[in-house]
Amino acid sequence: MLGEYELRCVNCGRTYEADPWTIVCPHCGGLLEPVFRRKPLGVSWALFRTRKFGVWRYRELLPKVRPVSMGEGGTPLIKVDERLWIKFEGSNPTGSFKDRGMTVAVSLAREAGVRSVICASTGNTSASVAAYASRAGMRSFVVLPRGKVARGKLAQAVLHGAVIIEVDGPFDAALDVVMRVSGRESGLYPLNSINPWRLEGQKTLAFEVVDEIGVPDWIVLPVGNAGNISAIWKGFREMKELGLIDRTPRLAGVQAEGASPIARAFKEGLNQPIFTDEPETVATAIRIGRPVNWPKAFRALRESGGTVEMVTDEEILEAQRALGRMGVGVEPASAASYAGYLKLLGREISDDDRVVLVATGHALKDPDAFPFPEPVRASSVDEAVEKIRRLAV
Ligand code: AN7
Repeated sequence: MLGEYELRCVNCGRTYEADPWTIVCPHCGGLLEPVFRRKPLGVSWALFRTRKFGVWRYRELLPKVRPVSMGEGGTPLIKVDERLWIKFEGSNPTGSFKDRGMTVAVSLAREAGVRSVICASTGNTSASVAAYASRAGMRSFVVLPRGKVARGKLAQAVLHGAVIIEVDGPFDAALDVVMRVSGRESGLYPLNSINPWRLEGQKTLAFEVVDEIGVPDWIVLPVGNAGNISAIWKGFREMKELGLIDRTPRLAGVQAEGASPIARAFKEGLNQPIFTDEPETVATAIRIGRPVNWPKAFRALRESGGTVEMVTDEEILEAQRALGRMGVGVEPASAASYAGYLKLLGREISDDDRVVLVATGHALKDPDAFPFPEPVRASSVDEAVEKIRRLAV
């Protein structure tokens, strides 16, 4: 099923036959990366454009499987001005970019005969896992940090029938649970971003951006477990290797100040993160202290000439409001993209750079993130009409 690929360890360099159940390097425990055994032939923008916009448009560059699909990807690239765009991942079937990866990993799992899947999650992964598992006729188990998952995301996990396990502690503790309990023995297939096939799907965001506007100068995105930044860089790297583009953008990761293991390390010039066991931020999606994909992310930053910025919760909420006033509704973690962009503009990012901000998740995911002002109240139709007339002058 995966014959066109092999898995290469990013730590020790050993290669393995691609198997859905080989999640980390059997030799050193390092992260694995799917690489094509042979250069995929016949790929071109013209071929891609014969198909509808979305993840599977680029199927020559994905595992050859029968897709478990709900129309993921193909999200709007909203133009803000002549040089700024927002890739609105809130338009995915479950409202976040996770669906790009889930369609690929769940398709593989189905072909491998998997009956139950599991993930740890700050919320969006659990919503996506629950939905795609149900679609594929599988059971799902989601392990969540107790009290720290936004209401919309929890509602989705419930709606799609996941078994919900809450642990005391941050996301990182929930991921420890998954790493211990998943595997061939238990039959529980892990769907966190440590699963390389998830990232294989997520790389298509890079393809879509280029498909629409060519290669931008910067891609700015929030960083939590550091899967997405790794996936998007893989997408650009592959396009370059295949001659589909002749240059690559720089990547700017953004972390919340209270959960910034990579940003802090980057500022100090270290080549590994400064882990924290007590991450804290209003952007609960990226409330992660020990990002597992850090080796891939550091490579993406190094190879792309990128950077990592840190923003405060106040800056995140201000950016969320600003986007809201432009008609773009994103959850706090996604607003970190815009907050980080505003900080980098005039420094690393120059005025005439073309920039794409990745808005990773929909505003409806987390309706408790912002205060609701007192509404104008009226006890009758007449009073409502009267009050509106006065407000409208
Ligand atoms: C909206 O759902 O980790 O750096 O468990 O939901 O690839 O982890 C979510 C992450 C950014 C960070 N924006 O992406 C989870 C989870 C939103 C997110 C991120 C997440 P990664």
